[in-house]
Amino acid sequence: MVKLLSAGALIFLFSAPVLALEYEDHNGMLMDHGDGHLMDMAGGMVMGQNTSTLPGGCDSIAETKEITVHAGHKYAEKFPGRMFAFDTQEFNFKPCTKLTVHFVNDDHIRHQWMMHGLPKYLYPKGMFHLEVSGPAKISGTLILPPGDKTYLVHCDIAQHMEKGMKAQLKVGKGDGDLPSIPGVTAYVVPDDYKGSLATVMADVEAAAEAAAVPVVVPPKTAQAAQPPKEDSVISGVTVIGLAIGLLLAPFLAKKFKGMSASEVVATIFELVRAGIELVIKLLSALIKRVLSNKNKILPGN
Ligand SMILES: [Cu+2]
Repeated sequence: MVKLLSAGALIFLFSAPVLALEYEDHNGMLMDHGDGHLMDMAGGMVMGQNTSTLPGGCDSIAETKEITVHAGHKYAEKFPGRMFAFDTQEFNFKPCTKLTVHFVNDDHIRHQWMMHGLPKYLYPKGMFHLEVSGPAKISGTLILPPGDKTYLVHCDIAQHMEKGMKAQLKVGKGDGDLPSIPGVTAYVVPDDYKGSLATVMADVEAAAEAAAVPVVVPPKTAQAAQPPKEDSVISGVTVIGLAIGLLLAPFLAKKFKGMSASEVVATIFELVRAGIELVIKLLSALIKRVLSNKNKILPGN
């Protein structure tokens, strides 16, 4: 088995350089759905496409620009603690630029290049948005508004922005910087690398020891310390049993009214079965809880 696995690994290693990443090009497959919304059956999407309508305040197109932006895990490697990134974190264009973005997704998952804050009379929901499952390419065009403004560009797939896929696009001089742009501005929530794995584990062990104080009793004294055997006829368990019986009696009497003996026995079995099921359910829920809590132990400091 090990031999088989290592042979497989070798074949994979040697074939890796031959298997260059193949990008699916979505630009020939897109269908125009109107209002600048283009989609294809393979999951490519362009929203807010605008190739000809000048935004209010633009007398003409100032410049025509084309950029290629890559998105992927590998671009986050230079940013400690980040998981995804674009290959460029900051863009700058003149107001009223006609901008074509060629978006290349290098990962085998879905990414977006989504720009926010655009005028809503021209861009639905104020967005220009390219999206594709990679590895793939997709392109779209928009005309940037006039004025100095900083626009947020990000991937809106859950947690991708928080994990680093965030950039800013300044039109003109922009109007400030956005926070948590990898390599550009400070993180709103800075990463904390103070604790090494060794110190974290030591803290966890100390906490676990404090929580479970073991009571070690030598075997001889243990026997001596044991309470004398319950020899009273009415033990505590008997009292509890009687109490439950008394409480249940009226309920059972009602239930069994008008039943034959066999029906009564069947009903009792049914009740016992339901009781056992309930206990098993409660126990499994408890076990699940305990197991899931185990993974949530965090360093105390
Ligand atoms: Cu993404």
